Amino acid sequence: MRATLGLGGNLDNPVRAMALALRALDAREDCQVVSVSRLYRTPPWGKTDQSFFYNSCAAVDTTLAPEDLLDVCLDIEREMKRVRIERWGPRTIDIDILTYDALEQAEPLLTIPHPRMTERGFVLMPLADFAGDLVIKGRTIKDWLRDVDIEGIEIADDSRNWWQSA
Ligand code: A4P
Ligand code: MG
Repeated sequence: MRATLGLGGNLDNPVRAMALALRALDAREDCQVVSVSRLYRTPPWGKTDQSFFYNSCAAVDTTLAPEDLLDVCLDIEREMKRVRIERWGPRTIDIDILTYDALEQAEPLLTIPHPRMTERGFVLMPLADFAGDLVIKGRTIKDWLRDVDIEGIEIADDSRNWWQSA
């Protein structure tokens, strides 16, 4: 099964946190990272009185069921935060499951596709790097991207392997 993930953070060293998260996923027997977007620096969305975010997206081939993939992602988030708290103070990383094959489900614990992904430039722009033709709710990612505000979003790293060394 192929899942797509959205990663982001705005505390301390979110780039390294995202890189470590992707490497942790890729190191698992049951997950293989098959595509990673470029790295983006994005203005805060929603609650705007906070610092810029870094965002990226990835595609993962996995034998895990959706709920198990979410558990793995939440464990990685917790581990990042725990390591950070113990060693250098708070850190934040969020990993959202954007899609899982063609699955559509609206469970509170796991809603797929991610309910807000089609409104968010910081999700659609990185996702379009490798999945522009993926169809969500009847439209491609490229089409959704044309309708959202992408003002202030910048490419922070143009390479596709930033996550292997950060
Ligand atoms: N959950 C349900 N569906 C999913 C899914 N598809 N993927 C449940 C992941 N989790 C899902 O997650 C809380 C619970 O949601 C999970 O335990 C899971 O059971 P969360 O990520 O802590 O949710 P949240 O933060 O309360 O909600 P929300 O609105 O999803 O926050 P986001 O999406 O994480 O947004 N601006 C920029 N530029 N870049 C950002 O990355 N991120 C946020 C936070 C706000 N502004 C931002 C960014
Ligand atoms: Mg979230």
